[in-house]
Amino acid sequence: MRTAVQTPYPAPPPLPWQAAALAGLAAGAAALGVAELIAGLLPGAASPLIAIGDTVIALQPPGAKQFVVDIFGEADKAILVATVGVVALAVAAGLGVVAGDRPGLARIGIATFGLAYLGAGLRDPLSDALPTLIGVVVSVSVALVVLGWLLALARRRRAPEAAQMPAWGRRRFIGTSLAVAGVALGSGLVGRSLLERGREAALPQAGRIPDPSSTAPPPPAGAELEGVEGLSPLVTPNSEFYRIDTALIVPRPRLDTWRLRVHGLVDAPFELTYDELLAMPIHEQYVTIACVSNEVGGNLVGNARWAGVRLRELLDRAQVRTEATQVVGRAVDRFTAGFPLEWVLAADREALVAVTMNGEPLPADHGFPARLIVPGLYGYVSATKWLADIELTTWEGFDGYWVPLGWAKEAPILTQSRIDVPRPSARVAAGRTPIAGVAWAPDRGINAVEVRIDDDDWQPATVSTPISDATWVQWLFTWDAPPGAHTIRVRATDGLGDVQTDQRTRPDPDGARGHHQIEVTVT
Ligand SMILES: Nc1nc2c(c(=O)[nH]1)N[C@H]1C(S)=C(S)[C@@H](COP(=O)(O)O)O[C@H]1N2
Ligand SMILES: [Mo]
Repeated sequence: MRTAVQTPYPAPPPLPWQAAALAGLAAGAAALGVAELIAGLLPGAASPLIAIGDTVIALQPPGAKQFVVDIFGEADKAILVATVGVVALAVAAGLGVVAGDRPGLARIGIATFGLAYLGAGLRDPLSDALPTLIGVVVSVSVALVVLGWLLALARRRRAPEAAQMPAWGRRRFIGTSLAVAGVALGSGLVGRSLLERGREAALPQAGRIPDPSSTAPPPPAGAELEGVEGLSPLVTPNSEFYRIDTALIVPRPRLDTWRLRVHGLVDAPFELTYDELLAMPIHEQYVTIACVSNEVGGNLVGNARWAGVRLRELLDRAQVRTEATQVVGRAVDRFTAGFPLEWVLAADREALVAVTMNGEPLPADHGFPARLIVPGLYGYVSATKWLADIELTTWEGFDGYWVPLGWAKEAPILTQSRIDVPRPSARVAAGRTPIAGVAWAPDRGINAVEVRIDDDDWQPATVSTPISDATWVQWLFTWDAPPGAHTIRVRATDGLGDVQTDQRTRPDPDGARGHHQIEVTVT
């Protein structure tokens, strides 16, 4: 209601929307920056960007398979977090415009923001309520104060007494807003790096490596094909191992409070500290793990030497009841994966609660302090990282994280083979040329690999000596390459004698099928 002019001065003209939007943007940036800084400084305070990003992931509708595949990778996580930030700032700019003539509504908007941050922070299992509440209160206050202050500054330059120096007032307002946004960005970045480092510092004994009481024997002679440039190494270095998980920030459980709990349909539930876990007999073995979302020819697969406690031993100790048919691994970040109990009771299969990877303590990205490694099953139904809890239940009694989202409940790794050299679309010189790659069918093993050039017959490749049925093999075919454009295909036969199908399927719901095929030009 703007009625008559009661003051001796005319009412200040309404703020241009650009000025109000800039004020809103700067205030939003200040609030976000302060919140990220608090998240870095105050242990247990949730980061708004991470907490809201996690909530977005958690709110995926059932069947949102493709979105789910797409947010897996690390770059995609950064994009998700950045998108949350950009959307938040855009809304903040909008609230600035609203605040120009309806300050009450803008305040409600800011409070809603605060509540969303609080709600997201409270459902983050890695954050604590009180520090998160402090972060919310401080950042909402910062938003209100900075917005009010910048709007007042913008108005002052429009007031009649400032009319003589509009350029000065305008520059001062824009400069102040940009300075606020810049300081906010800086403190946000500081907060983020503190958050990452703070969580790292929470690992007091991160350097400990247990003595494997049964160390994996070295790979047999002939396990690694020598001298083929570009071929995947037999053992994937930790730094090159694929990483797939739903965590926007790597969970870094504190070892002094971390426990592994084994419970559910058991007669003797128990909990172990990290030291107690490491004091149990440690078994070491090579196992190839793979992601169900790996496309044909993709690299979401790797082979590592894992050491840890046999799952069988933990289950024996817990005295599993006969009704139990499913093992569920639950992570500190609430991720869950379930697999048939029967699968891990098989005598020739050793599932581990792994604590090392290639002789090093599990890297944070790969599940420190402990993770499950189950030969033969895709990671999403078995390989719980940052493991907190093993629950025995029935097959019908529980669905792991990805199952309601449309992925298969039972997911053995499909037989696959990949061409590493030559690279797709490569130009190669005519004459003897290596064609090489890897093939896997954990834990049925690989019997044979064959290569097909154009429409010729399938020809056998040389296959490396397998470390075990649970690991991949390398293969090599020496091709006398004639000039021209050629198609190269590969297929494997698993240990049961089943030939890898050429019928292509998408990764969802239970893994990609089909032959890897590349085109090359021989000159
Ligand atoms: N806690 C947790 N564990 C997890 C996941 C996850 O999102 N959270 N992803 C699983 C999936 S889908 C795969 S393929 C493997 C990947 O293990 P890596 O990142 O060590 O390669 O981890 C599994 N364990
Ligand atoms: Mo996966």
